[in-house]
Amino acid sequence: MEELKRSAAEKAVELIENGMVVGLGTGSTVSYAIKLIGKTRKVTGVPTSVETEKLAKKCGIRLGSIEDFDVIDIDIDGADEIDGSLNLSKGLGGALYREKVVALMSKTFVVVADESKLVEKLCEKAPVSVELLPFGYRRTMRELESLGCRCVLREKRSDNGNMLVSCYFEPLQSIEDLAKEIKSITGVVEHGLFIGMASKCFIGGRRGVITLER
Ligand code: A5P
Repeated sequence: MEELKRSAAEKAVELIENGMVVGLGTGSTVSYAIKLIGKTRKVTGVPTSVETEKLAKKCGIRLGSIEDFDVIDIDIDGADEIDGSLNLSKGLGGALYREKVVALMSKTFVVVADESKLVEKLCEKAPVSVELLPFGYRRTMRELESLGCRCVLREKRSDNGNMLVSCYFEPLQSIEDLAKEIKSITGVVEHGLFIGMASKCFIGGRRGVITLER
């Protein structure tokens, strides 16, 4: 499994040129890309979590603050689930808000994953991760449950100091509508559904790396 993650990450790093501003995602797959960027490229990284910031510093990558840039050249990140239209579920690592902001600012958003992350429909294997403001979070959880999921509070807070929940939905609904409904609930900061955002996915499989493109 680690080899599959590493092979996908290596493909993504091929797209990175010296001098670029690069979004650095969070998770075990993208960590292979971060280590390789540190060894082979001179770029400015914009980390999506405290964990990634620490790793990038250790790898010798120069870091910039997100407030320094209007646009990021390329963002590389992992995913919890990927469907055939390159829609993603993200956030099991709790970094979904910063990951989404960095992805939205990027000209190219590249996803790296192993083949176990491919699904026919989102919500098949992973819950939808949602970040909530602490004030009134129990009410927000009830609102989420009224959309038809089981909502479980996680122990760990986000790097922004907010609550994180896992929402277990059935994979049958329209994912675009679900994303809009979740976002419209007062108290929701952001959700981990990344719809129509990825430009390219490198999927590490036993027979090599598959590229999915929009
Ligand atoms: C972090 O919050 C997540 O969005 C990760 O990008 C996602 O969970 C993938 O992580 P792995 O590469 O460790 O599976």
